[in-house]
Amino acid sequence: LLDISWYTESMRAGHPVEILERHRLQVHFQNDEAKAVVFSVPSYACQRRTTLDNHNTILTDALSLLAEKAELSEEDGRGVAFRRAAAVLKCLPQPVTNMMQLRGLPCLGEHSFRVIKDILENGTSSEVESTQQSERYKALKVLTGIFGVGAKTADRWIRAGIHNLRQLQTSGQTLNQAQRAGLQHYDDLNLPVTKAEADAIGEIVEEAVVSVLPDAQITLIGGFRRGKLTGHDVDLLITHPDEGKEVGLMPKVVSWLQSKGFLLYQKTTINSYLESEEGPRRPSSNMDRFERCFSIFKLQKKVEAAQPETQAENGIQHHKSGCRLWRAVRVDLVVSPISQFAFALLGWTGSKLFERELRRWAGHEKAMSLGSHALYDNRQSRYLRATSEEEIFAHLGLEYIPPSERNA
Ligand code: DCT
Ligand code: MG
Repeated sequence: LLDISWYTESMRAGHPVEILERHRLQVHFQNDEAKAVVFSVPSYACQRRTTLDNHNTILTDALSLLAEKAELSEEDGRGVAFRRAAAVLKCLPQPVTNMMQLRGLPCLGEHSFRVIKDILENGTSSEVESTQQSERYKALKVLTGIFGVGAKTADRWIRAGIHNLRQLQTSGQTLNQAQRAGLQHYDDLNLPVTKAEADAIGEIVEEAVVSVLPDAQITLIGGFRRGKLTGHDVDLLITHPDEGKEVGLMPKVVSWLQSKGFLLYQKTTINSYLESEEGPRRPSSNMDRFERCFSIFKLQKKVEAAQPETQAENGIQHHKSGCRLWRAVRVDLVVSPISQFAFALLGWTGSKLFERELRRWAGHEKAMSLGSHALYDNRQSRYLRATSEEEIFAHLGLEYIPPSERNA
């Protein structure tokens, strides 16, 4: 800010420098404000294009952490509010530098404003810092990092004095089968899954599916379909062009995978959604009504040709170097009848917030109920058919947003 010629000129004119400097700072500030873009975006995330190119990661990471803290404390309303605020910042075309730029934006509540202001002024948010240091938050993160453990269970354990894995293992708490598998493969399952690993798993599942039902189709969904390079799991959607052919497919696929030693854990649920039996009712928005398999895969790591041969110890393959030759990966398989495929594809591509906002838009703005099985028009009292995601967006009166722009 120091501009010597300006100072000397002021001195010559006889103005007290201090006052002039204050004035100069003010002018600077006003100019900055005038230059700064005031952002404006539509209020539903499903009306916006959100790519992975986030210009405000410092702000969105902070808000996402507070959302996570709220979700782990079962304060879902507060969690959604922080998720919405973060999503608004994710779609801005450039970094926020000034609070005034935010004045026209939707979904930014008083609390989010406070966090953003703190970061813009001090470089960090004191609330985020104290959360990260809090023993309760750290314990919730470690315990819910176990596959099969949710916020409720983690809270119960913390109240019993359990804060880490060692304490859990010696506590005598009974774990269900999923949690035992989760604990056993804890490190692997908390390691990001790469796109290459997702593709490798996709190929294995494709081999399984095609060997039990030749014309079945398989699609990579979830974050990887939105273009993410890593994820916490691999989500795959399976269907068959002839309605009904997909019935009973999952147990056969699971048996095939099991017989080849690909599954470390699996739990299959059957499809309980039948439109004929549901009648004109709000379709379920939850995900557990498809024929679905929650699993943990044993994925062979890619071995360089030049590396030494392997040896087996306790049934686990190791390099001679002692390095394990496989890793555990969470895989979700979903089977959908072709008539529901477009809804399943849209519902399982995410992001979670984008899905939530689609359903909110459908309900509040269009008097429709959207689920991952169907779309129901409450005014016309009928289901609206769709064979593509584009048709569903059109039914909802929304501009089509491709998967790579659903990263809200
Ligand atoms: N989904 C949803 N609501 C939920 C859970 C899931 O709408 N409560 C949908 C959206 C994403 C998809 O299912 C897969 O879920 P995740 O694997 O949890 O999400 P992801 O975006 O694939 O995240 P990650 O990349 O970490 O796997
Ligand atoms: Mg996923």
